[in-house]
Amino acid sequence: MRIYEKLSAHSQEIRATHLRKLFDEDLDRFKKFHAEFDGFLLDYSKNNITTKTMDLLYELANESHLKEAINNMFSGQKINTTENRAVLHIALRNRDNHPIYVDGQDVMPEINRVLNQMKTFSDAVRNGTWVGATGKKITDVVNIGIGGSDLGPAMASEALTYYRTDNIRFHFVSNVDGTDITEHLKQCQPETTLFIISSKTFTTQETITNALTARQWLVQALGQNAVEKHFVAVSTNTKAVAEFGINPGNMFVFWDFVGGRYSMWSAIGLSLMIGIGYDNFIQMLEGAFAMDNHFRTAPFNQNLPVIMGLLGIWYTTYLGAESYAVLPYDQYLSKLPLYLQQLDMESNGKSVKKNGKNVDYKTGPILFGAAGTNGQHSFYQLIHQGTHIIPADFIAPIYSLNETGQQHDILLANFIAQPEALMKGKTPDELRQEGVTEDLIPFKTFDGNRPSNTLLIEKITPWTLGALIALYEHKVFVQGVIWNVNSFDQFGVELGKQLAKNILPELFDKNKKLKHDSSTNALIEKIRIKRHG
Ligand code: G6Q
Repeated sequence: MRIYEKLSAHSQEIRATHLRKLFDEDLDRFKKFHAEFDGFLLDYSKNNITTKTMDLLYELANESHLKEAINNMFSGQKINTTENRAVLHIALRNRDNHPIYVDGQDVMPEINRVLNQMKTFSDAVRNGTWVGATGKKITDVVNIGIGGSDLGPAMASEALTYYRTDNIRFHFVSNVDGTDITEHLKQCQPETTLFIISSKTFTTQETITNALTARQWLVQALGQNAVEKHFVAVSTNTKAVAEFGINPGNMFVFWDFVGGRYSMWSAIGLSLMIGIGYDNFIQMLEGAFAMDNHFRTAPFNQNLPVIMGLLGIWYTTYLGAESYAVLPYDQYLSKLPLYLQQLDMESNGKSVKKNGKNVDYKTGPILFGAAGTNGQHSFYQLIHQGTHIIPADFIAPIYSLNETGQQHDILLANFIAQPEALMKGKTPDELRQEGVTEDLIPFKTFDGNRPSNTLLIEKITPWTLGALIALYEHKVFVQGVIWNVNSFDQFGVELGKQLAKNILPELFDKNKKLKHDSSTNALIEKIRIKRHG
């Protein structure tokens, strides 16, 4: 029997087995199903698995040549086959600086050069030696970028607020909705504001439009010559940066082997480095590097990204789960679900295999989440009693950075109680013992048997954040390898960039003949009459 058939057959046995029973029958279940890495504890015992399940999943990983795929990524092979690119976000945090070659060239000297350039610049902004056109220190840094050029620094900047300088405020403008930039500019003064225009291609409509608005705002107040002191760019496109009017000396480059959603470790993290300082930024890279080494070398049955990746495959492909929740019990991680939504859904939201044929199985799940306990007061209802299986990752630090009153113990009590309740449920008998009347028993019954991972970390630090994000990056990688999809292209996103460009001129020109379907035509017509007569 092939491994897929073995897993399918086994999934029938597991569907018929309640997690509560598995715990009752095996008092050592936690011992068998947990893994540790440098202060991280992954408890995966509350999943619908047995030892046989995990053995079969490891067999699946081996048959999918996972080990070889990991080595290919780390050694700079062009594993992004549709774009013929290497995938080397891992080189950005290659802290022992061993050479990594792409087309026969070691990428490390260039990576280190930009890192030093970032250090010099961020130090100068932080200590006030970099001043605006009128000689004043920078008080506001505005990152203008979208998608991968926004979500990483925005998430990490929020996550590491505790480590950020108090002297500078940080803003992230992404949406092309004018409200976004307008509301941020209201909080800034031209003389003391620094704009970081972050765009890998430097052609993204949203970013360039917002950057033009920012430039106009600045030039109106301080004149054209001020641009040099108030605008820097992060991009792979030197020509377009120069055309925009940003001094190439104020440009921080990265490379096509860094995918947008994997770019927070590169100069895309410049705003973050200004916030937390060079040393903390390096700590974040160190944490990611430690996770990279763990991923590359730990046996699969102790390897956190491999275990989490395989469990996701198990639910999506074999147990019919459509979605997946990430539930961080730490306010600083409130943007993590948003960040992971892009990482996971843009990477594995694919239905074509690497050989160009359609898949005949389910791939990447729908990811959502919110910081605990807020989610408990909204969508958890559906996780507990709805008709979907929603595997969830519960994440929390043992120590809070803000140990005020009883809050953190209460937070942790919730963090522990939820997975337990999801696993166990509540039976009609238990309800009767509590005195619940018969008419309410169906409504108050919880089936339980709902799976979750619990990920416990010591504390939110730059190091642990780096390791945590790298863990999820590699989890997504494992799944891409097994589903046999290219996790590193994003033609769906690029389609979006094209479509709007075609419609834009039609919104202005009432004589332009519309050739869309009747719905699209009617909408364009309505809007153009209202807005442009
Ligand atoms: C990321 C995606 C996408 C990208 C944005 C911004 O992996 O490709 O989110 O980051 O579309 O692109 P630019 O950085 O080129 O502006």
